[in-house]
Amino acid sequence: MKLPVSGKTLPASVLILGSLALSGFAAGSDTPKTVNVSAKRFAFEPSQITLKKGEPIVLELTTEDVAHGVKFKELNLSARIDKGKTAELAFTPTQTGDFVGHCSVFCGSGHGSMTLTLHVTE
Ligand SMILES: [Cu+2]
Repeated sequence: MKLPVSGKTLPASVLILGSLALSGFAAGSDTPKTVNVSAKRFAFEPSQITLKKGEPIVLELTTEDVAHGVKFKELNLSARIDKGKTAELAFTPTQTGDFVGHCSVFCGSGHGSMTLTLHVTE
């Protein structure tokens, strides 16, 4: 019968496991919260998101029909959402309040009213 792990490789495996455990621990506290947002003519789903000031967030944006975009002028954030791709918008809110993002890629008659609102709370 063969042993799956020889005496020589065992210490290395233990080291790898040890570092995985460490990085896992770090990820637990630093991994940003992810919110999936789906865009389609002429709305974002969800259309409102509540965030906490100081907590990192990643918006993962996809589109169900044509290309869209989102732009938060006050936060200096924008992303283009192309069909078949996921656009990531990673940031940490530094001020409380309501921030309205507008679709930034013309998508038709309702484009002007296509918004995504972020409520940032203390
Ligand atoms: Cu649009």
